[in-house]
Amino acid sequence: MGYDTKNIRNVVLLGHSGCGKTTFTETMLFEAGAISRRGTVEEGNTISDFNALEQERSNSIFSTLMHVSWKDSKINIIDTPGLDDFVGEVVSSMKVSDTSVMLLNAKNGVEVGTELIWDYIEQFKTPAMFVINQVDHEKADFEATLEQAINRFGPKVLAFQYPLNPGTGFNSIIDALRMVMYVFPPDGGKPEKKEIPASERDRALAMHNALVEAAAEENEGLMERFFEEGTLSEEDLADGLRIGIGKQDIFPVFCCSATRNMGSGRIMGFINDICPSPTDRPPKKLENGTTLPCVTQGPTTIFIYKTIYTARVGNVSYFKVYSGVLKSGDELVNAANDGTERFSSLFLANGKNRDQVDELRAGDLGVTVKLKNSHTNQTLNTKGTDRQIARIKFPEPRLHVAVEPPSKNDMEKLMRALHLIEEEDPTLVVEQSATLKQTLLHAQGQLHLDIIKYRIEQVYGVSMDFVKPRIPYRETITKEANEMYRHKKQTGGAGQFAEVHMRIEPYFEGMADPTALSVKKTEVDQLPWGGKLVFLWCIVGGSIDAKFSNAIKKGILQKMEEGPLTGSNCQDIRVSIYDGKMHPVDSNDMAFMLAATQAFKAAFQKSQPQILEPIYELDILCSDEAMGDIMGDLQTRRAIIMGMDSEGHYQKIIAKVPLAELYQYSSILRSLSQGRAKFTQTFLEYASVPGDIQARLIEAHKDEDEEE
Ligand SMILES: Nc1nc2c(ncn2[C@@H]2O[C@H](COP(=O)(O)OP(=O)(O)O)[C@@H](O)[C@H]2O)c(=O)[nH]1
Ligand SMILES: [Mg+2]
Repeated sequence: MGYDTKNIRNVVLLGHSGCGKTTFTETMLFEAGAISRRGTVEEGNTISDFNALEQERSNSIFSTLMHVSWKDSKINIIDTPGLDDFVGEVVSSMKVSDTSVMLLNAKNGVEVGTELIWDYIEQFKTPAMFVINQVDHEKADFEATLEQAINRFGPKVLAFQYPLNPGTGFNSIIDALRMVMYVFPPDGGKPEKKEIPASERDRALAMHNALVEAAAEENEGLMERFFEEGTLSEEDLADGLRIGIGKQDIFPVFCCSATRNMGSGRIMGFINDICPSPTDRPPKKLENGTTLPCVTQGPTTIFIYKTIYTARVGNVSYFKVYSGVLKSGDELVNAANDGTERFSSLFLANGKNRDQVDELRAGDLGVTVKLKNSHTNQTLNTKGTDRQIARIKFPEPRLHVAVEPPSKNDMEKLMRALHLIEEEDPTLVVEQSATLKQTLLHAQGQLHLDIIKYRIEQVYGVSMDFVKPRIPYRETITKEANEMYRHKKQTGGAGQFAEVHMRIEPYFEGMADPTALSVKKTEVDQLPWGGKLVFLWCIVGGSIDAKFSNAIKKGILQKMEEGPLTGSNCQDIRVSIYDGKMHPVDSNDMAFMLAATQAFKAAFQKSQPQILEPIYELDILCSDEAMGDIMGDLQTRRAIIMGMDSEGHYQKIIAKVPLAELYQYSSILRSLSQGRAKFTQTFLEYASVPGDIQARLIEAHKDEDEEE
C-alpha cells in the first residue's frame, strides 16, 4: 500500500550554496532512522550528494529526492543545489513540492542565493518556512539573520524559535509555539523538554502571542474565540497556522545546527503537524486552463519533473503522481506524443538507493526507469484521459557559446550527446545555426557549461571545446551605384558569355520606381535571414532574354548570402537589371549567374556599403551597491542607457548594447555584483557599426579568406 495523500509532505530544501541543505538532509535521514550513520559533504559520503562530481566538489549540483517516515507522515525531501547556474534543478523541484524550506546560514544572514530563490517562492506561491542553520558556529548571529530576513521578505516572516545560547556552546532552543525549551545532549539527537527559564519567559511569551495573533487573523471564527478568551486552544492555533502558511501569510522561522544534529526532529514534527499535504494545496493548473485536484479516485495522472540518463540503467525518471494511483505494471499514455509507457517498476528514492514499491498514490513522489520516450515536463495519463499539467517555465539561458568537437569526425557523436543532454536538462538549448555555421549552446552559466562538458565526456565518451560564437552581422548599402560585368570564357570547345548591367540601391518600404528605367517585372524576395531583395527586370529591346532573369537573380542571391565585405548576409537592396548582352551559342544560365554575382559584388563596393550589427535590449536587476560598477562597465561596451528605475529591492537598468559586446556577460555581471544581479537580453534591431569597427571586421575577413 502506498502512503495516503493526506500523510504525504513534499518539501524542497532551498538556500544559498553552503548554508547546509545537504548536511541538514543527512541529519533528517539519520534522525528518522533512514540511515544509521551520518555522512558529511567533506568526506563526500552523504546520501544526497551521491554523484561523483558533487563528491569531488563537495557541493550539490543536482536535485536529489529522498524520503523519511516521521510520526504519521512520509516526508519527501528534495535537496537542491544553491548555485544559480543550477536554478533549473531548483525550479523543477519547487514545482512538485508543497512546502519550501529555505535555509539561512546564521553566520552570513540573507545571501544572494536566498534572494534569487525567494523570487521563485513568490512566483510559485509555495508555502514556505525558514530554518536558520549553523547556530552552533562561533560566528553565528541568529538575531541579525532573523532581522535581515524580516527586512528583506517582510513582516510575514515570524520567529517560532530562537537559540538560547548560539555559538560554539549551543545546545538549547526556546520554542515559542510549544512554549518549551529543548536541551540537547552533547552529540545531538533527541532533546530533553524543559521549562523555559524565567529570564527568557517574557521574550518567549511575546513571541508566542505574536503567533497566536497571526493565527487568529486567518479566520473569523478563530478571531472571535481569540477575543473572547484572549488566546487560542492548541488545536485552533494549529488550524490558524495551517491556513496562514498555506496562504503564504505566515513564514515560520526555526533554528538548528545540522552538523550537531540539534533541532531537525522538531522541524520534521512541525512539517508533519502543520505543513500542507498535497490535498491542502489548490488544485493544479492544466495547460488547457482547467484544474486538477489531488485525489486518489479516478484516472491516474503523473508529471515527470526530472530525468537523468545513467550508463547503467538508462533513463531514470522522477515524477509526481498528481491524481489517482499508479501501480507497478500500469500503462500510461504520454500526453505530449501519445506514446504508451509501461511502468514495470516503481521506486521510492533515497539518493541513489531505490526501494521498489507496488504503488504510489496521488501527491507522492517516485522514480521509475527505462521509459522509452518520455522526458522532463511531460504528463502521462491513464489511457483515455487527456490532461497536461502546466509545464515548468525554466529560466531563459544567459550564457551563449559555440562548441566544436576536438576532431571533425566526432561531430555527429557530439551532436547526439548534446541532444540527449538537452532532453534531460531543459535549461540548456542547443542550436545549429545555419547563418553562423556553428553549433551554439545557450546555458545558465560557465559552471553549467563545465558540468555539461564533464557529463558528455563521462557518459557519452566525446568531448568539446568552447569557442566564441560568431556575430550574425548583416551587410547593406547606403547609396545608389551602377555596374556592368562581362563574363567571357573561351576554352577549347563551347565558350561562355554573359554581360549584365545593374543598378543597386538601398531598399526601403514605399520607394519610387528607379528613374529613367522601365520596369517590366518586379520580384520581392523575403530573405531567410530577414530583410528583402527587390529584383526589377528593366530590359528593353531584348538585350538579355527574359529566360535568364532567374539565373541572374540566383547569382545575386548567392552573393547576398555571403556578402562582399565580411561574408555576412546582405539585406534590403533593390537591384534593377537594365542592360546586357548575350551570345546565341555561348550564353547560358551559368554564365549569367556568374556575371550577375560579379556585377553585384562590384556595385556593392561602390555604394558605400555598411555593416550592421545586432543590438540587444539588456534588462539588468542589481543591488544598490553594484549599480555604479555595472554602469561603468556598460560604458565600455558601447551601451546606450535607456532607463533606470528601482524595482522592489533591486535597481533596474535598461540598456541597448551590441551583441558583440555581450560575450560572457553573465559571468562578467556576476563578478561585478558578487552575484547580486541578474539580466535578460532580447533582440531589438540591427544598427550600423562604427567606421573603425567596420574597417576592422573587413580586415579580419580578408585574413580569414587568405587562411582558407
Ligand atoms: N558549524 C556548522 N557547519 C555546518 C552546519 N551545516 C552545514 N555546515 C557546513 O557547511 C558546509 C556546507 O554544507 P552543505 O550541507 O554542503 O551546504 P549546502 O550547499 O547548502 O548543501 C559544510 O562544510 C558543512 O559541514 C551547521 O549546522 N553548523
Ligand atoms: Mg548541497
